[in-house]
Amino acid sequence: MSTAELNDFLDLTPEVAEALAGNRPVVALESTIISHGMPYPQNVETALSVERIVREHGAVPATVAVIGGRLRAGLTADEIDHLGRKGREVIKVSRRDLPVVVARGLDGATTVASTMIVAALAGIDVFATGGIGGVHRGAERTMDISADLEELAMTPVMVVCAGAKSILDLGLTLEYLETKGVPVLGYGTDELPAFYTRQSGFGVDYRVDSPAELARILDAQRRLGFPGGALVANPIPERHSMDREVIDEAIDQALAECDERGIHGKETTPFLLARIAEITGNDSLDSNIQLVFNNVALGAEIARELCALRA
Ligand code: PSU
Ligand code: MN
Repeated sequence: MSTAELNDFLDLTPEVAEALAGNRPVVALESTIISHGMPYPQNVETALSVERIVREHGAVPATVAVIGGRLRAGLTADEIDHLGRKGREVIKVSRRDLPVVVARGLDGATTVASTMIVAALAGIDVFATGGIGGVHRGAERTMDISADLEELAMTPVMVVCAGAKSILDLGLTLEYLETKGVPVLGYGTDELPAFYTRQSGFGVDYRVDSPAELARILDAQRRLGFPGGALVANPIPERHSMDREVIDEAIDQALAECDERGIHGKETTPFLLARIAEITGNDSLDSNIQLVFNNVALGAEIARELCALRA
């Protein structure tokens, strides 16, 4: 019911629509990472490279955003450039923002949560990005828990990420996902990666060593009739990983400034991301870009395996 109505607001590019209709692999990509996650022009360069890498791995990229109030799966290079140039002027759109942005005919950059919504509406099973939102440190006081976690609980999309940044409470994030019935799958690892580093000290639910098995898990979840998604945690390649102490120090400093300045709500994550990038300079940005490349390549492989399974 609500799906059909929301679909009235959805536009797929012909390439994405044809791939989906022909059981060919498609990978959804988010746009908050473009407008709020990285500085210009690296954000645009990264988004375009990401699309190329998805293609090189045999899948069609579907970058998701809201453009002029339309939910879009698949953007033009000009639209990606626009979202990157405008940066934080573009509204960061999570689930609760979607109806307003659609009704007002505005542009919006979609978070993990809203990208999952659009992917599911479009019939895209796999979505790859950098990091997800989660339970923030101090959430017992602020109640700051990302809507991304609720979306993983209810929307049937497999999300490939590099774990979560330790701006979050990783232990509480895992507890929350367990409660919500979201499988956390470590790709080639028993440990939840911490975005910039391969290890966090927290275990994942299952280690999975092949894209084919990830596709079988996704397929089983669908055929069981479960409503939610799954999280694949793909560690940053060793050669691009950062020194734990350097990054932890930057994160602590950014968190302290966030607290001092009384930043809250949807501004918290973009503020922390921007400050960490400023404090650590190009090192963290390079790592961030490389881990996204690594994740979208895996996403394309999972999408291909899923299509093979369904052929
Ligand atoms: N974490 C990152 N990079 C990001 C984000 C989170 O390392 O770009 C973005 C994603 O779009 C994610 C959103 O869905 O921030 C979460 O925001 P919030 O914590 O306000 O839910
Ligand atoms: Mn929040």
